[in-house]
Amino acid sequence: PHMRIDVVSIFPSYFDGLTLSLLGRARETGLLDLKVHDLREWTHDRHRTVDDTPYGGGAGMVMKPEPWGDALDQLAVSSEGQPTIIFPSPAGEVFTQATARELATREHLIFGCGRYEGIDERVFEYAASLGEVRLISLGDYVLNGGEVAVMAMTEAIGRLIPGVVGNPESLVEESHEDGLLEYPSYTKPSVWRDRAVPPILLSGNHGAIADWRHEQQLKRTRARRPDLLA
Ligand code: 6GU
Repeated sequence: PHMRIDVVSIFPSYFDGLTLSLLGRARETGLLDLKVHDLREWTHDRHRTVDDTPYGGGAGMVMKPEPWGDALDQLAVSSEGQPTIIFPSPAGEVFTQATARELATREHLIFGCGRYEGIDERVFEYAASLGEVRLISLGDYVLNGGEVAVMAMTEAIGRLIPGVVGNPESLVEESHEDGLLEYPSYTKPSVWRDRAVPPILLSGNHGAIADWRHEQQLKRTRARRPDLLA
């Protein structure tokens, strides 16, 4: 089980954090081949230009198609099969745990991080000739660019690669894996600042504990995320 991920961005240092913790170890042990590329490596002019004014007018700048075309060509030809090409976009489908599970089964992901007002639309059409193209949003709010979204997606996907999370049982008991929010957790001391741990958790009755935790999941989900139950 080994996954290849290429990220293309004009701010590669955003991704320095992916050398840390679980994903950092997965890269060191070879479970995850994650490379971050500077889009400007595929420019040819003195100013390494990646953007230009929009046809038809309007505010802001649009990312030029040529560097993206060359970047995608180079990364896709070195692919063993067809890559899945993901463009983070607030105009895309919403990323969920189901999306993470689906993408964790792919052999090669390419993330193209847009900035400014977006990428020339022809890039998405062209990318579809190289692999499956997905436009994916983190949710209904606006970020300045795709970098932070790709950090989040890479972590959600990467931790599902077999072997990346040491104890795979910890994956199934999490929020969203069973469609419900996670139950509350407690550790020692059993009383802290006059607050006691729910006595059931100290009872040793594993059936009763499992039932209580499931009740807590339902109660929390009803209160905080009724949309998940509907
Ligand atoms: Cl994927 N990109 C940007 N720029 N903003 C977002 C987003 C993505 N998801 C939510 N907001």
